[in-house]
Amino acid sequence: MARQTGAMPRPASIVILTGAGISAESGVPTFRGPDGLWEGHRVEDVATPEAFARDPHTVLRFYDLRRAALATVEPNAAHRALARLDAEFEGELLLVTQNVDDLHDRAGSRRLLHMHGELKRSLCAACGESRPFEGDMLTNRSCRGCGASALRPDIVWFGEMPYEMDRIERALAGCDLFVSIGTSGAVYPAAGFVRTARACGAATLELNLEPSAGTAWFYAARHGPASVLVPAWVDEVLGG
Ligand code: BV8
Repeated sequence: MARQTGAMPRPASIVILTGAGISAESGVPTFRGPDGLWEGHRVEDVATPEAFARDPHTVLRFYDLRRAALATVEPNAAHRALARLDAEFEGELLLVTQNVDDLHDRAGSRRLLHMHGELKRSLCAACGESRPFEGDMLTNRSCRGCGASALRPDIVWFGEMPYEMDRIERALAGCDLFVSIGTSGAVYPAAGFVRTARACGAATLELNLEPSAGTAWFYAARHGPASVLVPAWVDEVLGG
């Protein structure tokens, strides 16, 4: 497949998908590091409903530590560039993030959707309510809505349905540009979004440190750090 190399035509409707790679330069560990472990854990030991049922203490502590670590990191130039795009791009825009950190929110992105949930929200297994959450869930699992001691992290684990899939599918069907930033293309359904967009006639661009598992599905790909590639791409789109 011939790769597009030059600047792309000015889009009218953009869907952006981000993954852990966009937060890497802020100091947030990615999922698939060289040792394949994720902060010392196997993913299936901390990011599945079965793991939570089997060992809630380990899972709650894993998320408590990641939630606490948010206070030590800041949005980087890539998050800030996407927030500028959100503020200045007059077409349709949806930023779908797989990340559960709050760096896109803190950078100022508004047209934003956390498809895998958020570290700073809790979900009550009793009443089903999702609420903002701060602090440690290990020592505070009481739901402020129904009072039951039944809180879990509001995180989409493996085997659970990602949030707002209908809204995402509609946006993919209607966009003329799909951009994937900082994701390995290892997890579905997010990894399949490029194919959906492409089948609907959108141009597709990958901005990643290295070719992802799905790189062959992209018309264009630029490889390097997000803090360099994303501001340059946003300048292109806004500068026309
Ligand atoms: C579902 C929350 C059913 C947890 C996460 C076989 C085939 C297809 C699918 C499946 C299958 N077997 C099982 C499945 C389903 C499964 C899946 O895909 N498994 C994989 C492992 C095969 N998926 C699910 O279970 C999903 N749910 O399928 O439900 C369903 C679905 C639809 C309709 C009905 C029913 C739920 C998946 C969500 C799981 N939760 N996160 C938490 O965060 O604690 S997934 C987690 O990993 C992340 O959220 C993210 O989504 C995912 C992938 O991680 P990445 O973000 O890509 O990070 P990674 O480290 O992998 O890569 C980082 C990239 O950045 C690298 O490419 C690197 O080069 C690059 N990078 C690094 N530094 C930089 C950089 N790029 C730029 N600049 C840098 N500086």
